Amino acid sequence: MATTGLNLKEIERVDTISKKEFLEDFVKPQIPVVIENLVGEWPAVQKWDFNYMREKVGEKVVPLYDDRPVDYKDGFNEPHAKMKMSEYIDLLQREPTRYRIFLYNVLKEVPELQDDFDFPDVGLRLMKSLPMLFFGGEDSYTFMHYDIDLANILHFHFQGEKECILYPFGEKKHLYKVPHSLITHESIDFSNPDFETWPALRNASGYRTRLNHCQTLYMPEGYWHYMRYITPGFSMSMRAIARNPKNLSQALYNIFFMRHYDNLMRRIKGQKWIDDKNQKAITKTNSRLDA
Ligand SMILES: O=C(O)CCC(=O)C(=O)O
Ligand SMILES: [Fe+2]
Repeated sequence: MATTGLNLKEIERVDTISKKEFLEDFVKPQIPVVIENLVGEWPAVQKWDFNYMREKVGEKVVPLYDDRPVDYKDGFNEPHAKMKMSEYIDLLQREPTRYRIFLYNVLKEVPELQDDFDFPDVGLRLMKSLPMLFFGGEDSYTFMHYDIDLANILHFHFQGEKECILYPFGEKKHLYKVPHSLITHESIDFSNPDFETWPALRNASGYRTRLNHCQTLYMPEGYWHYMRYITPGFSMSMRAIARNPKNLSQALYNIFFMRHYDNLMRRIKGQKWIDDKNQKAITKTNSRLDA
């Protein structure tokens, strides 16, 4: 993978982990880790693949996202298309597609899938109603972003292989973060960054790994993440509320103020609001470079 030039450490890997080790070594210091066998004997290990999902979820109509830049006419996180799940899985298996499913609430839609997994007891208070599913076609990717609630996340991957690039929240000063949003500048290609255009990226320190079937990534609070599907696949995220008071207040600000303010400004100022924010991302980050 051409992530050359970015300052990325390989994420540590363990086979399994005790609650105590997980809390002491990773949650407390807020360091990511891949747990290769956290899923243990879950029925999902044998069952979860595209054919099974087509059988269980095929009739549902699902919201799809591609990688088009944010447009002022769209609401915050508004889907770009809709399709029956069976048709979407056919598409994933047939050809590369940019269409992704992002934040699909599985349990609400298909409660029986709950029989296929557990909530692992690793010392995180996981929110039981909120495991979310993500699907992507070959070479599709999610913009570098952090999650609105700055949660602690367990990210389980299925079927395929996925490249993950992570940065601690505080690295945002080097990442061309777009104001009033959860993303970095959309023109950055984190798989092959152009340092002429984005010189500050050289100063950012992050992590990388590749996830395969049933491996679990722990993402600490507010971590930036960029994920590229090397082969078609899908993932499930479980989340636990941020413990650090600073992160928690950022989460409340994002949820109750930032996204509504951003929506309002899109309606009032239109595309100029988006263009100005993107320009600010560049000038602000580069001004630190010269300082
Ligand atoms: O893998 C994806 O498509 C995105 C995953 C993600 O953003 C998350 O788990 O928060
Ligand atoms: Fe995310």
